[in-house]
Amino acid sequence: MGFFNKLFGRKKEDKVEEQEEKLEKEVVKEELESLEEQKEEKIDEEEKIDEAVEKAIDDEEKEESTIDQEETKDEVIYVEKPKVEKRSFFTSLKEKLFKSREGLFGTLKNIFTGKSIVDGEMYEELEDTLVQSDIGIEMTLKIVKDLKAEVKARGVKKPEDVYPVLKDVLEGYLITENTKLDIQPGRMNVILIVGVNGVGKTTTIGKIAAKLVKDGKKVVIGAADTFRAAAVEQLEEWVKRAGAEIVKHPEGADPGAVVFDTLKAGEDKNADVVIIDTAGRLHNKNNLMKELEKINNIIKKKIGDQPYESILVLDGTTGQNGLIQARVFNEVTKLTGFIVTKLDGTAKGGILFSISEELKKPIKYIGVGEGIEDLREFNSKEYIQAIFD
Ligand SMILES: Nc1nc2c(ncn2[C@@H]2O[C@H](COP(=O)(O)OP(=O)(O)O)[C@@H](O)[C@H]2O)c(=O)[nH]1
Ligand SMILES: [Mg+2]
Repeated sequence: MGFFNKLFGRKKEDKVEEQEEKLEKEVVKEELESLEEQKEEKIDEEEKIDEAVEKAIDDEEKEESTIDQEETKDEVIYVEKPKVEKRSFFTSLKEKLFKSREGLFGTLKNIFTGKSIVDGEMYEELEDTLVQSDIGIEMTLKIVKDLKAEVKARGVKKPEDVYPVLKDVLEGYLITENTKLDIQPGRMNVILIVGVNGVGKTTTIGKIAAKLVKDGKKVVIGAADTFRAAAVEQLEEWVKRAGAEIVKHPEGADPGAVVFDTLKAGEDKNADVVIIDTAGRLHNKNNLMKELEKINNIIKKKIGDQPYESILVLDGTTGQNGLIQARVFNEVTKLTGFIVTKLDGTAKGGILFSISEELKKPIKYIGVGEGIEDLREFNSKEYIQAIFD
């Protein structure tokens, strides 16, 4: 009896395997076809990216109005979910990121549930979802390719078991080295903060300063965004709240001069950390390059070979545009890492994976709200757990 059962079972297994092979062949054919299409789309996308680079840096006025819109959009969302938004200090990362969990990452889970086999259709659905969530075609193709390889390597057969593999694949893109700010005792540590207008530079500087002061550090902040008087006032407000000190010049002053004076003040006052706030409204790539080159030269002249942080702040709600900003800034200045803000107010968050995978630089902090304590050290494991579980 047992022998027949085994024989029968084996035959059945062989048949299933045969069917699976056939299915796989069909899937591969379909994929090749869809890859061809995607290649064409990618070329289109690259052209679009070029256009967007211009737009991202050029269009000041538009940028401003987008920020207004974003703020209103956020406000509306706050009204809908006041309970989670307003809980502050002890709110878990999971709660802070609930929109990411409910948005993109929640949708991902649905792709793998209620299906009986791992097939091309499932992967296609995943591709669609990723592209729609602003992950970009390039990154989407990479994720799906890496996922398929990993699924195969692990011998995963059930769709619901693919989800944890996807989690690992995504976690694999996040950089785990140097995720903390490089702040050493016995020297003046310098942190240069760059990024386009409205991403949250000034707010983030306030939050970082507060953390450092709380740790007993003396912090001096340079208001090198001299474009608007309001920008300096906003920074001043944060500096006061954080218990740090500010170096400022009048509106329209040379940002380089502010940087110079800030470093000098930092030295005179024996500061542990000097943070430089910069302007995001630079008219084009050339202008941006010149301005940052000048600032970098002033810093290097002051601290010599000592390394310093050069952090790009990105708005987590911007999707692909954030990746473009990362590319441009990385070209014009030597970045040491990223801070991604507004992850409380987005259903996306895919930008973290794209920038990490492409630029291979660590995310140092994430911004999860407008409050002084709403800045979290970035830990890839904790982040993945917060958005997936
Ligand atoms: N919800 C949310 N809003 C943020 C976060 N970080 C910054 N903001 C808001 O984004 C807007 C622009 O910030 P700001 O610091 O002025 O940007 P900057 O132009 O880059 O200096 C402000 O309204 C901030 O309160 C964050 O992590 N979450
Ligand atoms: Mg600012």
